[in-house]
Amino acid sequence: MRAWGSNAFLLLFVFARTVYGFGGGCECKATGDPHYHTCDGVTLQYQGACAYNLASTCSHGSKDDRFIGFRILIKNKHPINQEDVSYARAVKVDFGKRTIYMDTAGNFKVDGQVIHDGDLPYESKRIIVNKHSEGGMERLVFMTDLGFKVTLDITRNERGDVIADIPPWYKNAGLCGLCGNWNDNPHDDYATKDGTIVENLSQPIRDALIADSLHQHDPELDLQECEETLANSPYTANTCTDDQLQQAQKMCDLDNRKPLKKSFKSCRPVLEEDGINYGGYIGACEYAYCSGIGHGKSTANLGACTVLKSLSDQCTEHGSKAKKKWKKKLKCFHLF
Ligand SMILES: [Ca+2]
Repeated sequence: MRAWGSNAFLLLFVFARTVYGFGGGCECKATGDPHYHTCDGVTLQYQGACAYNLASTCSHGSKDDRFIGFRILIKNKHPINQEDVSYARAVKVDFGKRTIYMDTAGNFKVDGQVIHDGDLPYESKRIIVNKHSEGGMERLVFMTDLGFKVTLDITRNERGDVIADIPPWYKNAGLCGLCGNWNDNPHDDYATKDGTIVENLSQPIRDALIADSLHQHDPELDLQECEETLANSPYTANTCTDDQLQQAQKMCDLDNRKPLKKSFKSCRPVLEEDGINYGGYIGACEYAYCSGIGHGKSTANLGACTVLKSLSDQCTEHGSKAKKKWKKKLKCFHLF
């Protein structure tokens, strides 16, 4: 359906830009392999190959019709034989009641309906999708008349770059996702989904914990394999002394420490059957502990606890429930 002609849309776009002023918006990016650039200027690096919440309103609904609830999901995949990197392959945007899907093969869907190249630019009820090819660049673009825009750059074939332009009135309005909360404070962008600040952990485990918590199962994007890296990365840097390493090993001993062994007893076989590297969480937990120890024992504990919380979330996602006893026994108080 074409509700408007292109010119009418562009005129409205220019009108809205004039009235509301789109200056001061956020340009959030997922580029490269991938690096995430938040609205408050933080860069996160994570190579998981699942669907993630790039940016969304934390809650939906508002009396202000400019403040439309949205969610941008990004689907990453590893290139063939390159498990250590991943690239954006598809983007799905829920904007109000509309759903827009685009991928690096150049496909568009709006509200589930395939949009053929011959129908571009496609305009309908205040949204437009289009392809732009110029100067050797090829981009798929979704935009609304109020300045919200999501671009998937497919110039490098299966190595997509995503840019989300978010209008200024979403600032301080409660944003969630890898783009951060956009409140001019870069420090709280280093937060997991439940709000745990992991800024003081070292980069690989810090960014893995943040992104891992923002994994978003989506039937359209996650149909194929979903490969997490939190439990699969080779965490080699070790900032623990021998004594501290012993503390880390005790804290993270999923195989033998009673509160852990008991709490995850029923979940473990479920995860292993689903191909999750359960044992990998031990290494990730020890690494997280050691990467925080330079800031004191409470930061070290926070790192280990957050990895175990991620494991517990995996249990829930795979249809099993870990018992909660371990949180109290291991003094993971920040998780309550
Ligand atoms: Ca922030």
